[in-house]
Amino acid sequence: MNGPDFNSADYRAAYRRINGLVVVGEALAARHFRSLARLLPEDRSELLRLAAMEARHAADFSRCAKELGLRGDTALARRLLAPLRQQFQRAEASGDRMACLVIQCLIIESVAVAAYRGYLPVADAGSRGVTAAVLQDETEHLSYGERWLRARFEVVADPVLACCREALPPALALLQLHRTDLLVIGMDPIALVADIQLALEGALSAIGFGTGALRRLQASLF
Ligand code: PL3
Ligand code: FE2
Ligand code: FE2
Repeated sequence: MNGPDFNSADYRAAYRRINGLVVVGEALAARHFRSLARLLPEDRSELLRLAAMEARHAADFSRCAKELGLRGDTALARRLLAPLRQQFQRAEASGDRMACLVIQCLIIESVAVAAYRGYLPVADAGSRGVTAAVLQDETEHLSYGERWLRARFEVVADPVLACCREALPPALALLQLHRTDLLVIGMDPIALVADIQLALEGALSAIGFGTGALRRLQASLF
């Protein structure tokens, strides 16, 4: 298989933008889990542990860039991630624990799982080990959200779907903006969106949604 040319100027420019997105996304995830620890005091120590994992992910991916002699473009990433961040902050301000969980543990983690899964086969040798380890952690984050929501399925079913409808479009728009960068680093943006959909549907069905609800959501989003 023909991999990307890690030394080309195009690869390095695309990598800087994608790495910035990943590092800022991980730092945001750390803040979100710290907020969740405040909102769900009964799970405080577990959520603080997940927050610490996210902070480590941010540091690990910055190190990957550094080893290639690069620095992620974090200014651009912060601008692009602002809508998701604001949506989380609005939910937090109104004490809406369910929406906070859906935004971080379902939407953001589904994107992370699909993105790292797709990146693994095209990663440079230095990033591959880090990505494989992080990917395992992200499935744990997804399953924390699944467990919490499944235990309250009757109450949260409708708001969960409404929240997905609101939070998924900005996440997908982000990837759309980076579609050329994704292609340059060797990823297929269309396959990535399909895999995000798969990850999210897996989570929603683990929470208790039937195929009818999933098909309706899919029809309205993808
Ligand atoms: C959750 O723990 C963190 C969420 C991070 C969001 C990442 C967005 C990824 C965009 C697509 C990049 C795929 C390539 C990965 C390269 C390291
Ligand atoms: Fe992470
Ligand atoms: Fe995570």
